[in-house]
Amino acid sequence: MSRALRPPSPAGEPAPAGPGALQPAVPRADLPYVGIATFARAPHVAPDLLRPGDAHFAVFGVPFDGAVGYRPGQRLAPRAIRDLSTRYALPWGPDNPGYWDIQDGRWYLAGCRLVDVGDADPLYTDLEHLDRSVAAVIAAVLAAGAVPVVLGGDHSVTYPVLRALTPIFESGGVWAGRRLHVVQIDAHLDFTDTVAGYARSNSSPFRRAAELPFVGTITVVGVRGIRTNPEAYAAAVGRGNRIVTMREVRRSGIEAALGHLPRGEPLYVSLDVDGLDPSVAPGTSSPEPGGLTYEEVRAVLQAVTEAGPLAGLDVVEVNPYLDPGGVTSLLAARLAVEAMALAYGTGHSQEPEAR
Ligand SMILES: [Mn+2]
Repeated sequence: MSRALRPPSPAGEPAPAGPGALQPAVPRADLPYVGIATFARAPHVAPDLLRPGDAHFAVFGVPFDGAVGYRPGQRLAPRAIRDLSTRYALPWGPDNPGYWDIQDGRWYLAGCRLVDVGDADPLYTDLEHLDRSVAAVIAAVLAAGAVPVVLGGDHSVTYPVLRALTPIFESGGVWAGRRLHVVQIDAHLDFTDTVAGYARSNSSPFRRAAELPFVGTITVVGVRGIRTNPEAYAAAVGRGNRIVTMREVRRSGIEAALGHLPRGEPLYVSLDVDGLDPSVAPGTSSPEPGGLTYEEVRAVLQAVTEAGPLAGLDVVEVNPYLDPGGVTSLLAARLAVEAMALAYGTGHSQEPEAR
């Protein structure tokens, strides 16, 4: 006799016995290619359902590429990164054993709770709508005491994300009166005031961020693009931004270049994948030769998370259309996981609490 599936029994009733009954579930293996791809298989929680203590970190996507001046496609990055991120799945929750890193000989992320709160809601090129949407997600993440981890999008999304952190630096916020120090990994300065009068291109996010009253030092690592706008350079230097070119990285190394970072102050990392060398991160719109290695970017993440608490992280400018084999999306996923691991492991990270 063939076995037909029956509809589920009404709540409270025991499962029907006998021929045709649903079999007890077998333990799932959930290999990386199976199922619905949330970031690293974190539980998906709608932002308005997040509660204080639910998560140490909350991943969300900002699938927007309306500010790119060259080859678009970054709007598809959150999906591409989530897809590849299942390689780094963990049972996020109190019983999470974390992962054991053979190179460091230690465990990371044990007990860490991560949620995926889905995406902000871009509406074509409507920036007001985008900004409101990003602010709403960030507000929910901060109210739950979680650290936002953003998957761009082109680099312009960093500005609405940073601006949405304003409440925690205002009176009543956990970091009231403190300053947020930004570390940008990037081939380009992204400090152009306007492009033909337009202030929100992906060349301008840090010029806009510098206008936020709580933003302190801005450090950019990996700069090497030729055709840097001299006015942008002068404005960045004039503001006291620390510009670490690739030649300086090669000469002095990452640790020396980041020795100036303040200790114990909140830090934000904005990781533009074009800061990496195109040989390891080809899937991006404006690659530049001579970039950072994976190990150097990890060293930046280590230096930052040792210096102070991580206030937020974004990984931007992945372009899946230009990404053979998904290597850039996979690297973006891995670096986001490792950034969380390093931040969680430093002791700066505490139990989530309402902000
Ligand atoms: Mn950039």
